[in-house]
Amino acid sequence: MKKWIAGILGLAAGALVSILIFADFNPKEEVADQANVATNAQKVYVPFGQKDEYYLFASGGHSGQMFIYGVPSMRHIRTIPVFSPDSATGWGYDKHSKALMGKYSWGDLHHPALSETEGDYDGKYLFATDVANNRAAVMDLKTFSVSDILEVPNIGGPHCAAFVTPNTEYLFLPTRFAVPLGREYASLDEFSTKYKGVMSAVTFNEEKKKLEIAYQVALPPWSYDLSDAGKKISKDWAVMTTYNTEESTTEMEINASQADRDYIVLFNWRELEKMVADGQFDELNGIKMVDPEKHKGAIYLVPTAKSPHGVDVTPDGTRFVASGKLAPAMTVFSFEKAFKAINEKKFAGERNGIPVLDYKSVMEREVNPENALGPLHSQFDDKGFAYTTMFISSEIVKWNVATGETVDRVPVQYSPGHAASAEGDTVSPDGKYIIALNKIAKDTYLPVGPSHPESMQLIDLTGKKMEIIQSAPVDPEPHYAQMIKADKLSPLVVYPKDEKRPNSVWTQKDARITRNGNTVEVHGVALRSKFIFDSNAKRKDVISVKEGDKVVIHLTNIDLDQDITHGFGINSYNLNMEVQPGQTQTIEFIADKAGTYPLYCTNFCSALHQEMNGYLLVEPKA
Ligand code: RUQ
Ligand code: CUA
Repeated sequence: MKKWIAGILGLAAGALVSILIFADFNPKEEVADQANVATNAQKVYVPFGQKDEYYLFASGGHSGQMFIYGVPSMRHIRTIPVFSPDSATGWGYDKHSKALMGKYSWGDLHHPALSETEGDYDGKYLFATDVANNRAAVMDLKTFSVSDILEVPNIGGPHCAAFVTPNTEYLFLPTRFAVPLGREYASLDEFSTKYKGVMSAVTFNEEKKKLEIAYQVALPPWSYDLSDAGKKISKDWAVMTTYNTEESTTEMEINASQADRDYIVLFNWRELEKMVADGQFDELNGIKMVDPEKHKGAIYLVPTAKSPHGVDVTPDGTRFVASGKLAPAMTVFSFEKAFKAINEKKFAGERNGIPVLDYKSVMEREVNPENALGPLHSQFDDKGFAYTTMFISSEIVKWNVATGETVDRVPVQYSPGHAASAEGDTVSPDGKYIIALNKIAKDTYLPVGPSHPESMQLIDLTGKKMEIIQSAPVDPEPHYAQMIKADKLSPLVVYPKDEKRPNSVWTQKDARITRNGNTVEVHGVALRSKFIFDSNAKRKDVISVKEGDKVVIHLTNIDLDQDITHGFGINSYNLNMEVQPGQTQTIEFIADKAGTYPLYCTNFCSALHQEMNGYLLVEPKA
């Protein structure tokens, strides 16, 4: 009897659900939707033979890599290995990259920064920092490869980086973790006196293709989170957010969120430069260290809503927008007001010897879109609008920078961190697109187990309403990305033939193997479809050494033909490198295992690629 009743109730409920579904079904809407899907598909479809309009450079977070996507297709084009090894390109195996990687085998790549001229991307270089191991890297966009990696002493996790000044004069690296000056041991009871949040000013020597440390600044022991360089009227200045001004040393989740206000640090890097030129610094581990308590006039604090995260300078350089991750509001500050307060020395007090400006005298407005929660980062378009990611309410809010009025909002799936609009952090944003970099994808793509990929959603900004038109999964974890017009880049087609390049060999007959004591040096060539290591030997594609020898192999790819890349892998020796057209690469190792080791080209290069192999013979010690 009970089953009966349950059955009838079940049927009734089923019917009700069907009625509701049918009542909800509107054939007209369905057709409209399909039309919309078709238009959106067209907007992102890049036919074969045509190229995407933009490159997107997305940070790879703790993968240590940089991901490159095409926009609007959202096709993944390439990965540049930066702070972690990559066997596809031999990064971390060949001599150059192994030396750059040093003792580290992973990195946490946060914010990419394209080089700028007059505040606009110039398409020449791309910088990034490693929060895990205190490094900065520069990639050359001629070859999409890393030119230099610099390990910066005295610091603890450059998360707040990298941002470049308008003519790439400096790359600033403020840090997330306070550490004792000089990174000596110091008890956490001495946090407030001995620890510092050290910021580094790094320059790029374009001629030598080297990163260099200009000076450092010993800021108070707070966590520096995000930063941005000024533009136009504020071009000599930069801003960064800071939290844990409570200086707590444990249970940060609670303790670093006590004070109602934290700060934006506002600094004039031209002044810092002058101070350093005037000798106003101490020396620490061979680096010029400026102490803002002793040397005043370059650094100021602006109170802002507690635990701020992002801070972004508007394209015209007149304002900076701070986002409070625990507040429902963005705060718009005026550079002009700040300059006035600084010139008139109207300060509300001091913190750790640094003047604090009065909140009201610098603040222009608090922007508080209804029910929006967790603002993190803002990007801009060409029409005076800002686009702010809302981590908690999972949306992007479009608002008018001049009036604070909310204009539009679009839900994203889910929890966006940064967003990247087309050239959206330069002096001349393009509008057109913004990409939400979502931390959580939940079910958006084919399932791959309990952990899902991160997700990037492309949003069209050209219509009346923002509209999501494409999405793409991405490996962990895009902290930030920059989108640059593709025609600003002109990558190399082949490495130019350069007879003077050290260790290069350009003809088969010059290939040779020489011995000097226990060192065997190979000057070889790779071409379709063979290796030639020694043109005079009976077997030209064999390297014979003795157990314990040091082996140095230089290999030049003499196929000066685009996309004819050769690889060089030695079976069971854990060695591998890539040699692109016209490139010379070097690999060094100790032949400490006697035996017979096939070597082969790893990169499919011709119909006879399978024939492109030889042997490494390691004769055992007597
Ligand atoms: S952070 S999600 Cu590494 Cu840029 Cu704000
Ligand atoms: Cu060369 Cu495959």
